[in-house]
Amino acid sequence: MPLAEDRLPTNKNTMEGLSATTTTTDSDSIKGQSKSDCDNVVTSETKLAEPAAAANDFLEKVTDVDGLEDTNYKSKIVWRNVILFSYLHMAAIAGVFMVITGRVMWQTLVFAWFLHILGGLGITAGAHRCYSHKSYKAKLPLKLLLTFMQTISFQNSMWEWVRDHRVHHKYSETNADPHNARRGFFFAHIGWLLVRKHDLVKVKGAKIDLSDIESDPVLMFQKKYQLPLGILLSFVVPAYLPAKLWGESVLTGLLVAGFLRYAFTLNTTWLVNSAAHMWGGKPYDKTINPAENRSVAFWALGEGWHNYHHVFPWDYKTAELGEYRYNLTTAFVDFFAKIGWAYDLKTVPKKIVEQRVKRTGDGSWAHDDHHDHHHHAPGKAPWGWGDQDIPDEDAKITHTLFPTKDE
Ligand code: ST9
Ligand code: ZN
Ligand code: ZN
Repeated sequence: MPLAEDRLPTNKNTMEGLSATTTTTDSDSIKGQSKSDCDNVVTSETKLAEPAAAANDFLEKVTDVDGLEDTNYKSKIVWRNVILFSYLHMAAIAGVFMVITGRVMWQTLVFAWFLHILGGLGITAGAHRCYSHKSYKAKLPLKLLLTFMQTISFQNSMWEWVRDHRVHHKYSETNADPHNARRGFFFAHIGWLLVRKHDLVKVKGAKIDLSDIESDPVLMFQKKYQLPLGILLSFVVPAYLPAKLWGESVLTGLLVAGFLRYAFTLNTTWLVNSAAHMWGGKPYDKTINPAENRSVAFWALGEGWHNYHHVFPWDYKTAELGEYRYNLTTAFVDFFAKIGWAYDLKTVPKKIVEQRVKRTGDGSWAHDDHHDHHHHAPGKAPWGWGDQDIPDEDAKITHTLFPTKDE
């Protein structure tokens, strides 16, 4: 197992860069910050629009004031989303009613479950472990498969998912975290999709390096067409395919394999942001909220081991142990590594994990009373492999399984 050497320098963006673009509108200047070239160096070559004094004031306010922990924040409700998500959940309940009253063909149920697993793995193995955290690399066929699967899940484009998720790790439990769990279960679960984002999510998110995503033509294609493709794969196909192949009614297909399956995948995903940020042991770092939650791990295909994951986000197992029963995603990645489609799987050796457990764990892993209170300050937490904020000693000793350099 060779030691990892290919950590790319990232996160070179600074607050200076942010204020250098204040001659455009606030959202334009924010967007300009996420552009970086192939060497991961921020270009700052933002196309400047008309100077706007209001935009200057806006940026000065949000960059000068810390505000990360400020709790006096009033959300602005996005009623369109409230209506759409209410409708979705009502349709899902109608789907449950049809299932329990025996109105659904067994083939449709199997198909709905299959779509859930397919879309779910598109999130866990694709959006999460491969693209957000760069914890392993995928060859082109696997990239295509993962992107296809993530499109089925209809959880925004891969690009948007990755941006929100990287900023979630870097500024976890602050106002710059899109689903800041300090704002309660409901906000972390679904509420964050029903209101405008906090300004700090946008300001800090603009500093996150996305050059790897933006230089990937598959992902840029998906970003462009994710809405029509998502509607097609998540609703049109689930409505019509069961009707065509085994004579199910189109409405039943839509309600069960479409809406119910979609709501189910969404809610199991959201549990990681809500439940796994609130309940469970903290054997690796007791100073952070993300916790080890076995039930969430089961339902979220291996993504409930969230205390470990926030401490070592570049580990492709998102857990210390990859027991497949509670980590279907690890089985999926291991399978593709065996056939050569996945490679450079990063994993943290036991020795490092043990050291961390001793330093900051809550004692639920192994008893030791030499804890200190060291943890990553907001903005200093690494989002995954390739981030400068991974401590050097951890990066050096990280193992790479199935290493290949010839993508
Ligand atoms: C969904 C995603 O559900 C779920 C992700 C969950 C993550 C879970 C992670 C846990 C770990 C993995 C576990 C997986 C388990 C899976 C298990 C499966 C079995 N940085 O967006 P707008 C800018 S999706 C920088 O409108 P608003 C943006 O670029 C569900 N900038 O924000 C734009 O600038 P410009 C389906 C950012 O107005 C401007 O801000 N999708 C950032 O505040 C405005 O952007 C939906 O329902 C950032 N992070 O509105 C769609 N963010 O104007 C929901 C934004 O220059 N989204 N910007 O282009 C929306 O409707 C809106 O985004 C909103 C916020 C209302 C939520
Ligand atoms: Zn993560
Ligand atoms: Zn988290």
